[in-house]
Amino acid sequence: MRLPTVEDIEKRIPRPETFTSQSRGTRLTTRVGTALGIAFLICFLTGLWSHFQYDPPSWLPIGPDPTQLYRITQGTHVISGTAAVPLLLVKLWSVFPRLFARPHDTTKRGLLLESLERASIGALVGSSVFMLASGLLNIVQWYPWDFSFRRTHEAVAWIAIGSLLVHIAVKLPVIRRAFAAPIDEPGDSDEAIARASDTTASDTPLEDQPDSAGRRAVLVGTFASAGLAVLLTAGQTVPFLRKVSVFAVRDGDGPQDLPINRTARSAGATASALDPAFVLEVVGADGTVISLDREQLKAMPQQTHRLPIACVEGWSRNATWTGVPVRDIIALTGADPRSDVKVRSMQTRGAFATSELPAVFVEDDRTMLALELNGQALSLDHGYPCRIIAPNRPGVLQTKWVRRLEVRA
Ligand SMILES: Nc1nc2c(c(=O)[nH]1)N[C@H]1C(S)=C(S)[C@@H](COP(=O)(O)O)O[C@H]1N2
Ligand SMILES: [Mo]
Repeated sequence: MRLPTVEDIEKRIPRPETFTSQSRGTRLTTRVGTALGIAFLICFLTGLWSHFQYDPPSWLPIGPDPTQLYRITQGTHVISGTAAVPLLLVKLWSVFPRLFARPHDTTKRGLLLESLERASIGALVGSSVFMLASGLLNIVQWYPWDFSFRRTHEAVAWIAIGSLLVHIAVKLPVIRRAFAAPIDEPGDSDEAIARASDTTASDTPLEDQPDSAGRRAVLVGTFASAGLAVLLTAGQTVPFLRKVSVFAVRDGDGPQDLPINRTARSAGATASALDPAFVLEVVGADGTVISLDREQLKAMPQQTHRLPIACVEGWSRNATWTGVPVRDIIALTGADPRSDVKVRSMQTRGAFATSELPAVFVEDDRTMLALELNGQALSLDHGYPCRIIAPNRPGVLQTKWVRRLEVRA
């Protein structure tokens, strides 16, 4: 028996022509790819915005208005990411035979260029898959990794958007040609399209090539799947879709008509939150400490506002909150309403036990220490005895089970 030679093995590796589906081709790839590119761009911009809302840079003062802004940008982020999943799968399916293309130009320079192009596509595919997979896991609140979701999701986003721009620039001529031809006309390889524009070519006429009616069906099916994915999940942030979105991770239900992100139990806050001896500590800029129990907080002038919880994970919901403006509470220590305030909770386990309230939020009287939700005392899991609610803030900063407010000197 003779050992297989390199040539034998090479013969066994498929070639692009081995995959004969006529639905594949640049016209399908280009149309799906354009939709995917738009979805990625929306994801990128709204994602960048989310990082700004977490940590406003000094040149971009993000304040309490418009109150629903983060709800809209983050809802859009998760909706466009969801739509991108079927688009990416079909896009990869439509081009994967090219993985098996042998280099055209086997000179050193040709091989180098080819390797560079493949490496850039590798970066694009790898980063795209990572972005959608990590985003999806985040939506279902599963963090099966050790790295910081936020930093990594952002860093890889730059790789994705950078390699996407390079990819579009490289493919622009192909994209132009593919859009010029109707989706369901026969013939679609790059060569076929080139031939169609070259009237002297004497190859097989386009009409004689295998039927390609399936291509439109694939395109329609792809867009329909993307639309369906959106419909089935968008109700977690779009109120009138709530009943339609059976796949929504947070269906909008929960005690007091509001979903719960982390329970008191999982935060290790139950005992302190239910302690009848609870007092809120307020530390002034000069170190003055004031203690207020829940009755004293209730005796202060109350405000009621309709404001959303807008979670980074893509669910959001408006609710009616009643409580005391934070600026009135810190005023008891003599602090200026234009102060930054550090919020500490009773949480003993996990992230988000504390948050920072910048002065632009503190001075707004809708920024409150809420005591009631939808007309009832806060339930334990919504932050009893008191929690922060401020307009236009990411949900993670709406700290529950507050025990201490510290005015920044
Ligand atoms: N102390 C504390 N507060 C917290 C959290 C937390 O983990 N710990 N989760 C936040 C997140 S991520 C969200 S979206 C909101 C959700 O509020 P809800 O559970 O009352 O709906 O609470 C925020 N407040
Ligand atoms: Mo959240």
